[in-house]
Amino acid sequence: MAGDMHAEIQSIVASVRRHHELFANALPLIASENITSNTVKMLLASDLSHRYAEGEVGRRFYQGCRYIDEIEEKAIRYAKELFEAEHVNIKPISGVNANIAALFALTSVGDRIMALSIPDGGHISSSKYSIPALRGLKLDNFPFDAQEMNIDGAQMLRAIKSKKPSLLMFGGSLFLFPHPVSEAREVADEVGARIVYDASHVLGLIAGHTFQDPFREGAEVITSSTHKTFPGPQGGIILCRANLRERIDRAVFPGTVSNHHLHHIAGLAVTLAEMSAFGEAYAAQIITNAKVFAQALYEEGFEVLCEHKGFTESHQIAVDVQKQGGGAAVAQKLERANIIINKNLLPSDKDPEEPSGIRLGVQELTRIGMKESEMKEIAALMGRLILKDGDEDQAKGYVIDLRKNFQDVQYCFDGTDAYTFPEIR
Ligand code: DSN
Repeated sequence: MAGDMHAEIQSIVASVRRHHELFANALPLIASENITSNTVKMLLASDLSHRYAEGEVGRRFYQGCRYIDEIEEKAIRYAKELFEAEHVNIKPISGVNANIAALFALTSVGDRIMALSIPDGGHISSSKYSIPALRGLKLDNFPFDAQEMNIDGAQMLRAIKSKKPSLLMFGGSLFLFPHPVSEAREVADEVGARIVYDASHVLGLIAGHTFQDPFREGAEVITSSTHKTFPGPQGGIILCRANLRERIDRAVFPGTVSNHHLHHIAGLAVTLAEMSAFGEAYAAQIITNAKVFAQALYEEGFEVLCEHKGFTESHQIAVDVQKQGGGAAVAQKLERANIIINKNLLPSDKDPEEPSGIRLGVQELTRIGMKESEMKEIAALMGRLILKDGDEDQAKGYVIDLRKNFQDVQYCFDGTDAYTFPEIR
């Protein structure tokens, strides 16, 4: 029996090794992922992952926290500085956890909120299937302009005035252009609505000052995950104005988190330091790469959305691939060539099982050092494969070859061989 179980364990480890090999030889283009530096990976495997530290820095419910206090104090301080935030809570263990805490802190049962629908790019956590249902909220969707791939500002103002929501939730999962936060502020004040901004996808761009600045535009709370354009360990964070500190903190602990994940806190502190040093250069290259990639895909013949406005202002590109068989078929074909992307609903889609689009994110390829010329090469490769029905094995060989020179993480202090399986003996 013990022998069988040992073999099972070996096979789990072997699967993880194969996963590492796949990602060392692939083009990861999922817009919600990234890769951490080696220091962060080391800290994620540290003893911190075994410990409890409920409570606050210097006021814990457990002994043994003296070094955890040092780490957490730094993470909080770095986050406040980087985002110029009045208050920071780094305990949420995911972006959804951050959204749950924020919505429970700022709404009461029966309140009305406004958020993006899923086909328009909204995240599932602010859809009718998720937190609004758990909290008993009435949900209206922002009016959306599919041509502009953004919230329709004028219609939004009318909708806020007539629906009188108590909270506006900006941000989303398909997020090409800055949302009209400043436009909403005055009318939000008139109807008494709070503004929350889910920055999960664009947190690294905000840190690097290449996207919008939600606090300066009128948001009172920013919720986020910490592992998309912000290249930290998987986790969550809430930034807020000082007057909301107590409500947010209580909704996080003890509201929705008992022990926060201390290995994540150490990794987050390191990533915040990396982004202080390299964030502006990293975010600028992400935007350049996204625009060049989108233009090159468009020139290949892909129906890239929003050509009339430069395709994108974020790390993301949206492509309508209905004519090529739809998002699922295209994503699967690309995967067979080691190009990892996801199918994505577009605003006109009705069937969640049959998305007509794909979403591409360049933040991880940028993090491993790819620049404009690689973006053009990848667009040409995708054109051969998808538009000219090219050979999948040949394309895979090309991807493996291209990746040979891009195995290190950039924009950090130590990123050598970042996709190698980490041995601990
Ligand atoms: N659903 C994820 C995304 O890919 O955008 C975020 O949670």
